[in-house]
Amino acid sequence: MLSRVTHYDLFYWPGIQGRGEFVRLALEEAAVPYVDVARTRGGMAVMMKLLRGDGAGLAPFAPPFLRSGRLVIAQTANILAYLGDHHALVADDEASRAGALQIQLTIADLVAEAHDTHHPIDTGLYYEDQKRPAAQRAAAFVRSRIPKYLGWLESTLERRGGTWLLGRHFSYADLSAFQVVEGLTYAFPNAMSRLTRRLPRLLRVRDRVAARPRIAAYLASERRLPFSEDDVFRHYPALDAPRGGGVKRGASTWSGGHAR
Ligand SMILES: N[C@@H](CCC(=O)N[C@@H](CS)C(=O)NCC(=O)O)C(=O)O
Repeated sequence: MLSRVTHYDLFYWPGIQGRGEFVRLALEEAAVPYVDVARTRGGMAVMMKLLRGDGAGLAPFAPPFLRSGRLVIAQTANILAYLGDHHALVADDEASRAGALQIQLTIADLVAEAHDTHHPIDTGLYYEDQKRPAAQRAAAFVRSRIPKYLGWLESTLERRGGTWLLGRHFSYADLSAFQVVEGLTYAFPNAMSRLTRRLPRLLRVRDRVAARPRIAAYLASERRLPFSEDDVFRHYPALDAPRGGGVKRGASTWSGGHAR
């Protein structure tokens, strides 16, 4: 159902891309005006008020969330499914809509695991307070989880035989694939460079998304903040060994096996 909505308020922590970036990319691609409220003067207070449950309807558990009139929608994948339906960011058939959401939820799982590499024990502590478990967690993430998740996206592209994750039709899932590949490349450049040859289709999607005119304009704008070590994708050299942390042939979970 296409929307008559002409404006959204996006709520997300200021100063970082975070999970809000998945929503920003969709809003930018849809070319629908939005305000990144917490980046505006007084905006944080408005966001905190909604988080406390002072708005109409359900209080969000955490940012990002989106407001359209009186409607407040939280959970990144849920927001994207909503924007997909209302702004033609997914084909209008049941299989495409369910497929895009399935991919988005899988990417959300991957983002959560990426976060846990630098915060494996306690999100309330600094990375510096949990460096040793972080190194152990990151080694497993690099060895088996990145290859399994990105391998799944690659084989999805291969099976659909098309330009995009859902085949011929572009969707918000492609935007999110772009973002997760960019984030992982920032955080784990060594690990990602070892995988490059195994992800030709996914990297082409990354490049195609970056070249879409509205996305290219967004990426060149001041609205696109740089990655940083306050964000969900963080580059700590200790978590991204130059060699030895790659996927062992024959012991990989690459082709859909389960991680131990
Ligand atoms: N599953 C949620 C996760 C939301 C989330 O973890 N947001 C982070 C920032 S990226 C946050 O503010 N978390 C606060 C908390 O978990 O207490 C989503 O995908 O939107």
